[in-house]
Formats: sequence, structure tokens, C-alpha cells
Amino acid sequence: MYKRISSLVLAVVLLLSMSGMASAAANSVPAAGVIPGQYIVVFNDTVANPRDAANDMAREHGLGLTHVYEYAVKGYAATIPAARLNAVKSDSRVLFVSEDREVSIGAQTLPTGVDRIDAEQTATHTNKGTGVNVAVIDTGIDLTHPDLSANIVGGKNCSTGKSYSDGNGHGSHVAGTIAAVNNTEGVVGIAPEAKLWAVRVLDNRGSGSWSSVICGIDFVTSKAPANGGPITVANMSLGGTGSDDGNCGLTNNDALHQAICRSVAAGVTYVVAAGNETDNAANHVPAAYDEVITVSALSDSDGKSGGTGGAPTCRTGELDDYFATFSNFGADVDIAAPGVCILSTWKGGGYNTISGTSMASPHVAGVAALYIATHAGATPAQVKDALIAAQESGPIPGDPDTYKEGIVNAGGF
Ligand SMILES: [Ca+2]
Ligand SMILES: [Ca+2]
Ligand SMILES: [Ca+2]
Repeated sequence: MYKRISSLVLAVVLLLSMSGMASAAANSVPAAGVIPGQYIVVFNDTVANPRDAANDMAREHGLGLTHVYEYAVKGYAATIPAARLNAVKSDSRVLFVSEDREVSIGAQTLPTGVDRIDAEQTATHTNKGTGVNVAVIDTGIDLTHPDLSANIVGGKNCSTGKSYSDGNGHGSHVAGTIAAVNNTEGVVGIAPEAKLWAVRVLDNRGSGSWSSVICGIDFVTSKAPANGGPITVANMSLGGTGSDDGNCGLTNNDALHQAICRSVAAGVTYVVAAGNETDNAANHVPAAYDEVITVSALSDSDGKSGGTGGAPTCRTGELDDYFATFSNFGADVDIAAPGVCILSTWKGGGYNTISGTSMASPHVAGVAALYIATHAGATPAQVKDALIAAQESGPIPGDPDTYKEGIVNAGGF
């Protein structure tokens, strides 16, 4: 997967588990639900004046009329007290009574990964990461995607092509897990009101080089808090071979490491994928660097804690609530997140269900945005400590090493 493109420049690739690629899953919408206490009463055609009849029945039974119908059908809509329902149904003017049901122009699916880490929007969990700026250093983002465009505020193209729009799909998938809009369609992200920056460093095949990645980090740093900018989180679901010299690249002449250290020092929290080689993350960068938050992949099929959900359906060999078979591991991993069969946005306004540590990392980036939304000015080290302190503790079944990371959790943020 990693191709050496010159003796000095290593290829970087997106951390998508290729064997986990699946065809687009355009999830259909479940039938709309019944609205309790609300009914549609249809009269016999022999009723001459539906309005008079509806008013008469409303008085007699204490109904709350909401509509009267005279042309398509004769009848009315009303709230009907449970104790009066049978009396209404047996009225000689009534042909039948329908339950009222919800309808909408579409529906939004809650991805299992968002559910698994307790990031779903509820009455008690209302943090939307509003106004936090997150850079997606990737293949770009679909700039006109209906589930993303409202949150995209800018970007930079450090790769091929003429814009920072996404010609691959990977960057759009990452962006959707972080900040897909909370509306009536598609999916919802972890921080649905965060702002997205499309930093395109990988081409339409998902390939790039350290030089293009550093161009992206340079752009992000220009917008970092230390430079008066708004970007406080960056996601990097990419990697190549390399190692951590423990000295920000000054010992082993690693410009990528130096750039990340300086960007972190400027106030940007970097969240990166551990990689998909079933290898020690210490052999892969940026995963090996201690200055970033390195994320391994959890396999989860049902959005619920515990392993009773059955095997994920989009790829074989994985189990519910188990360490993903492809995920890198080791002491450089800081935390795990869902990364198997993840539904999110795709290029061309679409959606896709795919697997990889690429999909795990943006779950953590999204939670970092939630934390920063309520802790303005938090340093990258403080963000990392807070996320680890709030994790669902390990060990994750199947974790192959002695460092037992837990699973990121947004419930407290
Ligand atoms: Ca949506
Ligand atoms: Ca589960
Ligand atoms: Ca581990």
C-alpha cells in the first residue's frame, strides 16, 4: 500500500482499509411513526355538512379539531381523548378512524459510530461543537454536498486539480463523521455545527507525498490560534512509514514531524489514524508521533456498548465490540473509536459505508471539537488528557498489545 516515490519522499496514502470497501449504502428510511392521541375521522358520504358534524362531535366528545375536510374526503382531524375513541368510532356518521402518522421529506440516519460513542444529539446532550474550526487534511471535501456545504468555511489545495473539492470521496467521508449537518437528510456528525476546512493534500486516487502534506499543515498553522486564526483541530486520516525520534524530527531530519510539532505548539490539536497494517503504530507516521492523538479502530455493529450486536455486515472477519482486525496498535495509540462499516457522506452528494482507521480518527476529532466548544483556549495537551480521562475504559476485546486503550466517549461533553 505504501509506495516509495523517491529515495527521500515517502508516499502517503489514505488510511482506508481497502478490503473493507463496500458499495454505497443508500440507507432507506423506516416508516414514519404513529402520533399518539391524534386521529383522522372519515365520515360516510351521507353526511351533508362535514363542518357542522365535526363541530357537533367536538362538542359532544371534547375533541381538539385541527382540520375539517369537505372535498377529497368528508371528515376531520382531531386529538381524541382515549376514553372517547370508541364512542367516536361508533357514531353512525363515522365510516372509519385512522391514526395520524408523521411524514417528512426524508429522514436522517444516526451512524452507528456516532451512537456508539454517545455523541448523538439528545435533550441532555446538546453540544454541537458550534463555531469550532476543524481542518480535514485529506482528499478535499465535496463543497456542494447538501449535508456538508453549510459547514465548510474554506480550504487549500496542496495536491492536483484546481480546487480543494474532493475527487475521491475519502475526505468527504471523514468530514461527515466530524460535522455532517443535523437536518432531515443523510447522516449527522459528532459536532454538527463545527466549521470545516477542506485541506486537500491527497489526489483523487488518495495518494500524496510528505511535501503536499506539509503544505496542508503549513496552511492549517497559518490559521492557528497563535497566528490569530480559528483552526483548533486537524484530522489526518493518512500515513506512511516512519518513526518518532522523540525530538520533533530534529534528530532524524523529519520535516513532517517538525511541522506537526510547531503546528501543535501554535494551538492545533492533531488527531491521526493509527494505520491499517495490523502492525505496531511506531512504524508509521504521523501515528508514531507523541504530539498527536493516535486512534485505533473498534469494530461495532449496533451503536451499543457490549458485544451482542452480531458481526458487522459490510466486511467479514470482524466482531461486535472487538478490536478491528486491520488496525495498527501499540503504545503510540492513545484511544480507540469506531472504524468498521461506518456510514458517512461521500463525493457527488452521496453516502458510503466503509472501514479503516481513517474512519476512527474523525470520531475523535469530532469529540475534540465538542470539548473545545465548552473549553475555549484549551491546549492540545489538555484536549488529549480530557478525552482520555473521559474514555470508556478498556481493555477492548482483541486488543493485541499490553497498552489497553479505551474507546472515545462524548457523553460527558
Ligand atoms: Ca444530515
Ligand atoms: Ca456493540
Ligand atoms: Ca492497545
